[in-house]
Amino acid sequence: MTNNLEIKDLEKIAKRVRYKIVKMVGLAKSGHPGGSLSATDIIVALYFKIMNYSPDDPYKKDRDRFVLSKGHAAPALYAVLSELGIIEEEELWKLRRLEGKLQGHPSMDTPGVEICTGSLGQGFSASVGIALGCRLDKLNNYVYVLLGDGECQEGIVWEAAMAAAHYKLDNLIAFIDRNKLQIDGHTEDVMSLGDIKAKFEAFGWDVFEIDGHNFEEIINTVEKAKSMKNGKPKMIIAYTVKGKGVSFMENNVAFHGKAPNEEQLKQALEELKYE
Ligand SMILES: Cc1ncc(C[n+]2csc(CCOP(=O)(O)OP(=O)(O)O)c2C)c(N)n1
Repeated sequence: MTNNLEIKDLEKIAKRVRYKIVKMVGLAKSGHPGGSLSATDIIVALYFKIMNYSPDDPYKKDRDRFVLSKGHAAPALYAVLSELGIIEEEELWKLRRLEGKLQGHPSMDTPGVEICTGSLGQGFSASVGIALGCRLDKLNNYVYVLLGDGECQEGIVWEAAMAAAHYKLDNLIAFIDRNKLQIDGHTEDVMSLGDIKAKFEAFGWDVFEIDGHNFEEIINTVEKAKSMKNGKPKMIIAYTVKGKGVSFMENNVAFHGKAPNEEQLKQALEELKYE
């Protein structure tokens, strides 16, 4: 989106997005707050500063695409799409309900969602296909995809990584939300990722490491990645905090896939209050 938003504006949007995530998961009494809150700043930076994407014409052929491969973080995507006016805010409060439209994981019948995700690894693989398709159509655009670090334990991720390098997809820019936690513990205890940077480099990717809560770093690193037209796909390892923004959810694996209870919801919304 071409605009004059400054970092402080992006921070304000991110705060509203976090408020909406916690409120929608709290009202639904189910969902994934931890990984939605860690991914928030990356998704906000993409839609509000980085991507060539017009909310007035969200299916324009040459738009940049965003794929939420870690589909369980759907609340973050929905909250951003509501900030853009693509999803009505009222829909957020009906998340995961029969009378609502928003599924627990992103579905293509939701406006703005590029591809169904939720089965870990699938979105990354689909984004390779989308990037190839865009290139065949001679579109001058980029495909952005966000993976979880636990997600990188899926075999399909490495097939996709190999294919992206093989097809020289330098129009593909991926992020790993490196919050170091997964559904049931620390990634290094469950299934060590080891030197994930070296692994992607060995697969033929250019790899960057950033603070995933620092807008300036997110934006500048994507700019740098875009300037490297060398036939290599780009991976940005973004170090983040699971549950970022809510004191009792930060680095707390219990809030991977659990909603806050009534009292916790009240406290969380108080912490995320915005003017
Ligand atoms: C193929 C597949 N296996 C298992 C799951 C269940 N599951 C949902 S989220 C998750 C953990 C993902 O961890 P990570 O990618 O680190 O996500 P984050 O911590 O960023 O939320 C698992 C195992 C799934 N969605 N898909």
